[in-house]
Amino acid sequence: MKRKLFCVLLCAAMVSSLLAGCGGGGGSSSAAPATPASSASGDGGSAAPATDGGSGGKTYAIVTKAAGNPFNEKVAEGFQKVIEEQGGTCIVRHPEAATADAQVSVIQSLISQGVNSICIAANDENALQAALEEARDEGINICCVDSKVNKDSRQTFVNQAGVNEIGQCLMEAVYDISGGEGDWAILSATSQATNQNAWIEAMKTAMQDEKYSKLNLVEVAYGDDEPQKSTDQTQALLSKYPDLKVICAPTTVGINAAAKVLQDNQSPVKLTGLGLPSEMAEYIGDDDAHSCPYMYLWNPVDLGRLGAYTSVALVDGTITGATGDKFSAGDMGDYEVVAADDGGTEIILGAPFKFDPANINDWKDVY
Ligand code: RAM
Repeated sequence: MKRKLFCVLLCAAMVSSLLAGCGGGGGSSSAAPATPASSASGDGGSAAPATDGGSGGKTYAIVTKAAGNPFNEKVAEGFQKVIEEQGGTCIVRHPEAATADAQVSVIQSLISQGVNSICIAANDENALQAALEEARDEGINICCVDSKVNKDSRQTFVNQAGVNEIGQCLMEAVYDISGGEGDWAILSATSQATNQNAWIEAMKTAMQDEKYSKLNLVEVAYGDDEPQKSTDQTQALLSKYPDLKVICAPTTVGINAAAKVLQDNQSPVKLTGLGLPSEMAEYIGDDDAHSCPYMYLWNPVDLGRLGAYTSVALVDGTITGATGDKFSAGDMGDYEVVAADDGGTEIILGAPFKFDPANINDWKDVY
């Protein structure tokens, strides 16, 4: 630890002398400016070494799944806002690709910067373990947001909503929109995404109920949270399954791409899933002209904010991530760490929210 403290102080001195004369401190009281949410990506973000002091002197990193995804940007925006309100320094990293390898390099660079905490939306449940254990050995606090790593690689997980709750909502939507029978498909994100895989498993479990016995899940396709690949995968589903009735895309990137394909082609295939109101407003409607009757999501900015309050509580020692730990998330209220299905712990933001033709206009400018 002494060696680490020496390195951190040395780095801080080097960075502040390098930055002297660059002008503008980004509003941060730290020698190193906070990395703006919009400019950081991959390993290219600026160094912001941890310094001693109250929670205000600490450095908090958020690592999203990948760059170029508006959902991830909203989560990072909420995270950064809270960290800066608390007087901390925020580092935002959007890896170049939604892969574990890209996140491992980001984690390694954050370890060498000596951050106090990393809040990560994992691209893989197990493949980040070695890098995150190395971070823990250096005293860095680890929580997940949106998509978790296994229980041994994290202290806790800020989950948007209960996994079974999301699976049940989506399954019910497929049932309702299809009229209770026929072929349907899932268009997911990457095949390794922990959150989408958990929701898909929850849908499959829900599907075992006799009520859903006339529904036939023909394929789970992966658009990798890339707009073009998601578009191609939607087109492939349409040509492979002529009797397809519904596509469920539990990813904001996938649902947006699929909505466009279906609506532009005036396809009779209907869509539901998890989408950003700002991206989906033009596709939501009850009539033949719209591809998506309704969908679900939660507030991604609040998800990021809760990730930040959790990170601060871990760093200042209010919580360790154990079941029963309680902390205040400012104007969001009080939260409690609860047991998660995998034997680790989680903090649940709230319930999924339904966006339909009656309320979509109220939300499309919000997120
Ligand atoms: C995409 C990402 C993210 C997921 C949302 C619903 O933006 O895959 O992880 O939570 O969709």
